[in-house]
Amino acid sequence: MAQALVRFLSSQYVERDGVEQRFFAGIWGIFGHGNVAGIGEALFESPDLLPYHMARNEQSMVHSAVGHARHKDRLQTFACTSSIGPGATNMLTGAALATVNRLPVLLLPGDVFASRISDPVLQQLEPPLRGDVSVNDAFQAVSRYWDRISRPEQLVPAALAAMRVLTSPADTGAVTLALPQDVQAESYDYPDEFLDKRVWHVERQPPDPAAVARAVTALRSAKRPLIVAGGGVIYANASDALRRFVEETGIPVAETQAGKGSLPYDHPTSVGAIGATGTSAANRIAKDADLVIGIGTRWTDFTTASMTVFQHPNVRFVNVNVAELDVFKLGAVAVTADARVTLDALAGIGYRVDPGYRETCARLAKEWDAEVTRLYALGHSPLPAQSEVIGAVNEFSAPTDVVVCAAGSMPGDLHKLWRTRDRKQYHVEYGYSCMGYEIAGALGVKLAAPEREVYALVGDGSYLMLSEAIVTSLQERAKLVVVLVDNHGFASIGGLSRSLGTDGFGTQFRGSKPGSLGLDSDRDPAPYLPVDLAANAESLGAHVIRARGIAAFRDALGAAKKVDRTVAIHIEVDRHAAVPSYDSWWEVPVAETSQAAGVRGARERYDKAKLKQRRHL
Ligand SMILES: Cc1ncc(C[n+]2csc(CCOP(=O)(O)OP(=O)(O)O)c2C)c(N)n1
Ligand SMILES: [Mg+2]
Repeated sequence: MAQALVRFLSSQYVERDGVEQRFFAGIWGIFGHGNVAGIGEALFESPDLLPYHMARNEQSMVHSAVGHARHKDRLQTFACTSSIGPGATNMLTGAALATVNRLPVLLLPGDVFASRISDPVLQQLEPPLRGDVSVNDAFQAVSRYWDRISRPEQLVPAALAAMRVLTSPADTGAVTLALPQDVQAESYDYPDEFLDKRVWHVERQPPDPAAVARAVTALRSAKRPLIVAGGGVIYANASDALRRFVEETGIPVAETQAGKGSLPYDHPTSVGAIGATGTSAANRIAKDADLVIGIGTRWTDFTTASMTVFQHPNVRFVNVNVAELDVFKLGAVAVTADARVTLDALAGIGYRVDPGYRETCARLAKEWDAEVTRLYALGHSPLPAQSEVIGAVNEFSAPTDVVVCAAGSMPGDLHKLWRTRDRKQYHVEYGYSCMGYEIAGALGVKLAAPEREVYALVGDGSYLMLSEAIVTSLQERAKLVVVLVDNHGFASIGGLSRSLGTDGFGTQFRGSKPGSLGLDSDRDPAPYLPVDLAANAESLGAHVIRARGIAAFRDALGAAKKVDRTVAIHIEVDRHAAVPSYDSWWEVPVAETSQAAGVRGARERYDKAKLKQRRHL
């Protein structure tokens, strides 16, 4: 069965816009019992069918597959094979990340014996009251399609269903086929047609003309329209169509995390990031917008600033989205369709915003750009601010280079400050915001685009969670530039905690004495722990540069460019020199009763902020 599966996967192709390519670039894996003799044997026997890539952590390998898929606009990904038990459940976080972000990945966890004769096999979970459950059932909650192949012939419908979901722009995400280890090794006479080359055509769903007419009617009565560009604009490769539409109409464009790069940052209609991590320009325009056109966005709380960013009393929404799950959100006029085709269908409608509105948007964008320039060159001392590190990477990198990040204080800062010049330059995973994605995800990007320099911006907390992909990057000869931004702890959560009256409790890597509270304040005088993350990266095989200060950091970027294997640049920053938020809020509930005066104050601010929340029904 495993031999047929490998052959099937190697024969799957996708086509969009006349371009055909293999859907699986290869297969990531870590062997153990549950895949070493089944899929492992099939890959060993036919190594050319599906290139095998050895990982060191199953969560990481899923991140790499997903990073690759995102860079390829979801038209190519990897399969991931694991052993049973912990090897399998290590993939759960990656599966959730893929599904939340709507990115395709095929997971093939090994499973316990279908025959059950030697139960319980090593690593088998035995629920006392059910016989048909294994740890792989946990994938059901985080997969878009899930199946278990208990008989070899079941592979035929399951593999076809898996491909249908993986290649569907509306339904894609993690797909899990759990593979009992005995069934993998069984023989079966599969029909030839099952193993033949198969092309999955990724269609561009056109909009219903009546839906377009409803959207145009809504737009015609709008005085202050705003477009919110989400990941769907990038995946549909709709940037040119968007640019044409806004050049014709003058409608300003704000971007979500996944949609950042939809337009170059200096396009005359671009107002930058929106929402909780938005720019002053986008958030002020959003506040008074009377019509908001969401294109390819799933409207997370970060995008809506927890439902406070749109304050016009009669604000209405139009959503353009391939996914029905998203298209009806916020009571919108729904256009269920591909972003590019819809934007083309909207061309030539003769709508233009007032010159006054256009000028206001341009002025706000200019003011914002001056703020970015200020934050790029703060000259903070003795330690630099993180915004200066971001500025240095932005100014040094080429437009086609890629910046990868996922969690901590950097995604928000990048959303606000990164000047994106290419639609595939900005790769911040903020659907799941998973610490540890950065280096592994960057590896996937590098395999998708070897010609691009890939910068993984990683906080010390994220680095400590998952950094072994440095070793895998050496094996893959995939050079990464890892920028390790060290602020001795979970600075983002520390800042959040301080703003909520809990003093940064449990967020600092301090404590020479047991029981240190890890407070992010002067009340905790314990020194930082004696940890040398640069030495750690060096021991994993990276070329390491220790940069002290921004000038040295800029030099390090230049030096890193000349090295042909993974480089880690270690830079310490001031954790308190944070980028502020601009006209925005993010809902984090505060205790209604507390003995701490700081918490009671935070609760008052919380109650006040909540008054601004809207329902948009
Ligand atoms: C796997 C995971 N666990 C916990 C969190 C919650 N969380 C978000 S940011 C953060 C701290 C990140 O620390 P670091 O990488 O050093 O970045 P910094 O906040 O210092 O910028 C935590 C714990 C998360 N996003 N992902
Ligand atoms: Mg940190």
